[in-house]
Amino acid sequence: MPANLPPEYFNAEKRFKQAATPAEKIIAIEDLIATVPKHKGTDKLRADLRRRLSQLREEAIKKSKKGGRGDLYTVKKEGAAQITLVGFPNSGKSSLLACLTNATPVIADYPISTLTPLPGMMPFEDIQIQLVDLPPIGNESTDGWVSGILRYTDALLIIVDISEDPEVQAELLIEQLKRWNIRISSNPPLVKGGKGGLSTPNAELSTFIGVFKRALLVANKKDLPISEDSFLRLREQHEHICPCLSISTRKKENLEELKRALFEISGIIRVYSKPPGKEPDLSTPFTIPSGSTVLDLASSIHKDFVYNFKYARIWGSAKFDGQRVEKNYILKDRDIVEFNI
Ligand SMILES: Nc1nc2c(ncn2[C@@H]2O[C@H](COP(=O)(O)OP(=O)(O)OP(=O)(O)O)[C@@H](O)[C@H]2O)c(=O)[nH]1
Ligand SMILES: [Mg+2]
Repeated sequence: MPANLPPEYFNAEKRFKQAATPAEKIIAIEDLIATVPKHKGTDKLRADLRRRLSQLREEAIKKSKKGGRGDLYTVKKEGAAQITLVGFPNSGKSSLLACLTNATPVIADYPISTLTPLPGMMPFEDIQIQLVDLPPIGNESTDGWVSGILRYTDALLIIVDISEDPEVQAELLIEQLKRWNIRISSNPPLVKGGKGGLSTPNAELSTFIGVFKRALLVANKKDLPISEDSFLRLREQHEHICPCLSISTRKKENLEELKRALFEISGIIRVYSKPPGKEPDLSTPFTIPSGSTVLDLASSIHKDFVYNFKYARIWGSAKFDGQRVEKNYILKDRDIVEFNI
């Protein structure tokens, strides 16, 4: 039987031949597999490609063991914050990454179609937030390094399929995160010099060694026929630890709300600097952890600012424009700060 391969196959094959790093090769071969139609005529081709994929993955694992942390199972942070997608197979993680970023993940109706991490940049107003798509939770061969990525990311986007017991999915995901010592908190402790802290928010948890992460719980596929109150029940159960939103990647519903909600859980704020007597520079914001003070901002710009700092004036969150504030003043998103030294 002829294979009858579609044009996308040949495009993906070209990308595979051009791929330089093991990670690129793996991603390209995943793309290639997704383009092959499933019928008798392609059985051999699909089996060959799968074999090649598993060889590449083994080689990559060996290489990463030899040289410490390899480039395959870590994701270099880029942009203002990194938010990682967490969910069971087929919940729509890759579809969401494709909707919100320039990345081109494999999207498929068979489970575990994503096998390696794939980042993409999501523009939000004047900043970029990095989203990372991962294989699903509960997949034995990837859970080890997946949990490693989740520990170091800035925040989590937990995604459930609203048409399939969303409450159970959310509970199981949160339970699994707990087993990895990752707890969801709407207000994780601020750790200077790094986000997503290791310290504990109260005495009751003082024996807990792990990390606290902000999260957003997203119920996807709201375009499917579902009972009216399923999202309300989900939200009622979880809104005390994280905001909840229902979306459809297929119908592109609630995606603008989702982008704002992602910014809000990213744990960062944007501030703009203004030289005394001049107009503020609104083109490039400084992005700093929420809860940062004027002094934190000064030290992230230049150490001389800290030594010579006299006072700052604030436009935005202050009671009135240009209000003079001390160094321990807590900044808010979109504040304009004028340093006086
Ligand atoms: N009806 C509907 N289907 C969706 C929606 N989003 C994704 N899908 C479908 O759900 C299936 C799985 O989508 P993926 O984006 O590959 O899911 P995933 O979570 O990345 O899956 P894994 O990588 O296997 O974990 C595909 O057939 C998608 O077309 C949606 O909003 N509505
Ligand atoms: Mg996927």
